[in-house]
Amino acid sequence: MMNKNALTEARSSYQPKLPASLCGGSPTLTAPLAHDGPADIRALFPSTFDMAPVTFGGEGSAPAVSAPLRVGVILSGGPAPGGHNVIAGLFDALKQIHPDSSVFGFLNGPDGLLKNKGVELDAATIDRFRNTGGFDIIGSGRTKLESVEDFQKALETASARNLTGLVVIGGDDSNSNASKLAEFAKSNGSTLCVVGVPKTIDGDLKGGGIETSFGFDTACKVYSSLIGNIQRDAVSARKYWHFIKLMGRSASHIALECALQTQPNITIISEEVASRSLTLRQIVDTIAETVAGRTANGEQFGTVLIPEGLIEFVPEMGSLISELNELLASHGEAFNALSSLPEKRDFVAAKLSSPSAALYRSLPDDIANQLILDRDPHGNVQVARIDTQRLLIDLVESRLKDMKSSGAFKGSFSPLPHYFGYEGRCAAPSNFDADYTYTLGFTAALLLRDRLTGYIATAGGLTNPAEQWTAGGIPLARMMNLERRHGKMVAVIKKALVELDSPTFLEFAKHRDTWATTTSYIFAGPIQYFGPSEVCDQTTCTLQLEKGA
Ligand code: FBP
Repeated sequence: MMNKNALTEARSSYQPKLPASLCGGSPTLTAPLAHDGPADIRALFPSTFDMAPVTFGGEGSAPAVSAPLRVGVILSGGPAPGGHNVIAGLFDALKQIHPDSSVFGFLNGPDGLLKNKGVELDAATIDRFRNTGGFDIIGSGRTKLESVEDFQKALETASARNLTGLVVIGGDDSNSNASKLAEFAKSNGSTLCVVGVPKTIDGDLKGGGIETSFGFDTACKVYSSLIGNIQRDAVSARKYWHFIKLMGRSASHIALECALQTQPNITIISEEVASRSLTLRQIVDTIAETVAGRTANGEQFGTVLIPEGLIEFVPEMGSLISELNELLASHGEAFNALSSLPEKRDFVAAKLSSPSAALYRSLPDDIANQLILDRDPHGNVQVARIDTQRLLIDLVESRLKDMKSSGAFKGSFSPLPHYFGYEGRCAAPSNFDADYTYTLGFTAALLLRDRLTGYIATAGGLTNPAEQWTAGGIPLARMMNLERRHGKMVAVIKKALVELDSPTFLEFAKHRDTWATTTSYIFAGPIQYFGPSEVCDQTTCTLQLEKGA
């Protein structure tokens, strides 16, 4: 039996649109080099800092390339829709540059590069994966390339494979490390060129010339479609409150975009919680009051969107988590020797500061357990695993009970928890993401052709039709800032959080009170791949508001 249905089959022949500046003509470099910027970062990147953004599509002719390019590619971190099209765009451009060029895919992320495990990607393989979701063409992984030994191993593999270039498709951390590898290679006399591509559904790799990371568009459309279906159910059954946690490890871009696409009753934005120093109690009170108000209006149903990273942004919870991280690290042995969960909970509560202990003891047992049991390989609490949607349900339920006894709430409350995350990460890319990723892959090939190492591929003007986009690259070192990580100052790309003065947040803030009291749901419907452009090629509300489109 064939493992493609009619849609997948039809979709695989979709030809992603490329900016006119990359088609046919003779792409050239247009931007000059620059010599400015912060001295501390510049000192860390002496070989790759003094470079300026480049744009392809000038008047001149493309440089002649006499030898084939041999390019390695890595998919790094969580999957995001469109990764396969980055590789397809890279492959097609490299073949145009020189028909004997080749693409070598390292298996399972950076680990494949370190262990020299990979496969040559031929045309038939690439064709099978065009316009599909997922990263399964070569797999992905979260191994970090960050130490000098890692960089040395990476260069050994590149030299053993005779690579001229390496493309790292990843988020902020992977691109920070791609920048360091580029610097290491150049300053150690290696000719390997390293180019990054901005990936992550979280939407937090943007700014300074990157308009959005790929995958954000599709993931938000998938989640909005599901939220719309739930809202249709809510308005039909009229008896459930849906608490929906949405992926996005840290920033709330996904929750904010989905709010604009679906107009739910309540959306929590973590960055606002942190900025206003809201307590868990205040968040819970707001939800409970909205529930009571809607119930009084005869609407005993609703939707609440909760960003996955919320917990860490609630100041008191943030303090509790860091105290727990320290405590479990320093008393690990004694903690592990305890056999029952109540004993473990009592053990940590006795060692926490009194505000953190009070907060910890007030949490439902299953959440208190998650906080001490689910830890990552570094021993830190796995915040993404915490069932925030259940925590809020428990706390709102108990608040409504109190309100009921004082007569402030009359009615019943039937909550249902949901978590949308993995449902959206590997969806087939929207038209936008299919075009954007193909363009990014194509552009990465041109950066490598022009031996521009330490750049991240970019496309601009993204609210315009794809044919009008610009394409080029930004020096990765120029995106760095210094942050304290594990007690040391390190150069990393800053995560772009939701800004409370951004047009996107302001648009949401303008409407949220109305959405809370009325039922103004938008039922987003499924992603449209075929049909009129005004339906199928819409970009996110975030991009449109940010670009004033
Ligand atoms: P990236 O930052 O690597 O793109 O991953 C994003 C993400 O999907 C987050 O939204 C989520 O918190 C995390 O990955 C889940 O991690 P894992 O893939 O390890 O389950």
